[in-house]
Amino acid sequence: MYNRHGFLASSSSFSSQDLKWVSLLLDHFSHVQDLRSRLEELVPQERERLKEIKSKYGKVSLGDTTVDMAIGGMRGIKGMLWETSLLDPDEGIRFRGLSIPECQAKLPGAKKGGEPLPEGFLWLLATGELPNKEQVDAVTADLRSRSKVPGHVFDVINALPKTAHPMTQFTAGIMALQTQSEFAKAYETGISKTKYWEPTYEDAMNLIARLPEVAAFIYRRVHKGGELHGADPNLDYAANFAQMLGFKDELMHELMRLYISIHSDHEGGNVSAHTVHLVGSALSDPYLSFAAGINGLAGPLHGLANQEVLRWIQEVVAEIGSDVTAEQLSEYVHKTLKSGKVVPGFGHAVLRKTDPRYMCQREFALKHLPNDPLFKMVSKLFEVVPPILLAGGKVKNPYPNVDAHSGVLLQYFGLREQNYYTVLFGVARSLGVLSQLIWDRALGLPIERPKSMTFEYIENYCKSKVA
Ligand code: AMX
Repeated sequence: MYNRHGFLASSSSFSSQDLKWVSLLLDHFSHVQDLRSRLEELVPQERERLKEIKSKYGKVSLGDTTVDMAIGGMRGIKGMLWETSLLDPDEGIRFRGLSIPECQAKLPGAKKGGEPLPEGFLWLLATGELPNKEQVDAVTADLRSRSKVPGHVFDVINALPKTAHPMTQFTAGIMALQTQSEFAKAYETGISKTKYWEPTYEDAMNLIARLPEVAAFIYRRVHKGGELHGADPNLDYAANFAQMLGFKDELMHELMRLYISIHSDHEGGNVSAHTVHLVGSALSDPYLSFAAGINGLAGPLHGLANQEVLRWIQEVVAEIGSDVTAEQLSEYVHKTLKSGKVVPGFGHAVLRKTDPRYMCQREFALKHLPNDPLFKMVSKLFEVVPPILLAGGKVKNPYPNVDAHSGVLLQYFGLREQNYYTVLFGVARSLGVLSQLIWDRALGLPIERPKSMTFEYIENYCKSKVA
């Protein structure tokens, strides 16, 4: 059961008496408003917890690994610790034990509007606790104070042709920010392992704070002739990002809060999250690790799918119109599949039901843009595509994922340049993967090194087993 200190409540290694005691102790600390100070309190507790898990359960098997799993993208292999979120195939994502509707109900929102602030998600992801309004405001102020981007970052981006994909420009910008790494500096001058998490925290927070300006610069450069919109120090993280992109509509600010929050984390096995974790395990600093993850997010089977979805929907509209019957749409879907392409925005490696991130975007659309023709098209696809994919017999999850909906919302508010969408996803993803990276270093997780095999090894091993 989740409580305000869900990471403790979910631990079976604590007796109820222990829990009561630790909960009381934590309540004593609840006045702490600064995220770093709160983490300082939590790090020793979580280190103890890891020690206990290793000594009590270190030799417990988590299941078999089959040849299918090894050559099938490691599906289902339980091989990584990831604290910030957990994905249930049927229920979808839970951030530190909380579902998306629970987060929407419990995390503080903006003055106007009901969506939770991403800063609250950041506190939740990093600490496992629900923040109060003061703590969320403190994160907003902290991020604002860290947000200055050094000039050479823009020079690096400007050295690329404007036609370079926005994700290429984004990665280049993140790599240019790496000159600021506190972790790299501390490692070079010599730092104890027990303190790795501290410069990691500083890098993570600086990076999260600076990504919106880098991302907005790329958008304005590529799509708006380079005319920039300055930051507004009175706005929260997401609204200010929207403002720098050039959007003043408060409803767009609200959408950006929702967008960043729901894209922030999706447990550890997805390509971008796993890459950040893997590269970080070599003690590459958070900038290097995050840039690597962003390159993974740029793949069409992962984050780039949100760009592909809108492009595909626009092709549908251009070819058969927006006022179409289910039969016409079904014919088009079959045509896409026959040409050997995937239907973007549908399917998932882990989920087996409709993605709750899709559903909450659908609810947003039903509330704010129910008559938008592209939203109607997305709704029709929701009905038409799953039975077709199911009938094909090989797709494990025929239902829509997060990317099936995001583009349609963004285009409604005027952000129509699809090739930019994955950059937004990248900004959002920083909250989860960098929170986890802080814990990777705080817990002293080792360098990753799973075992690989050759065909010959697999054949010989299997022959010896069945002989
Ligand atoms: N359209 C057509 N075929 C699909 C499909 C789709 N939407 N989803 C899966 N398939 C196919 C696979 O390509 C695979 O075919 P193959 O056996 O010929 O290689 C087969 O069905 C079995 O795949 P699976 O086990 O169901 O999925 P997976 O774990 O291998 O892949 C995913 C998952 C998301 C890559 C896949 O569903 C897909 O390509 N979807 C479309 C792209 C997309 O929306 N990606 C975004 C995912 C969310 C995210 O990361 N942002």
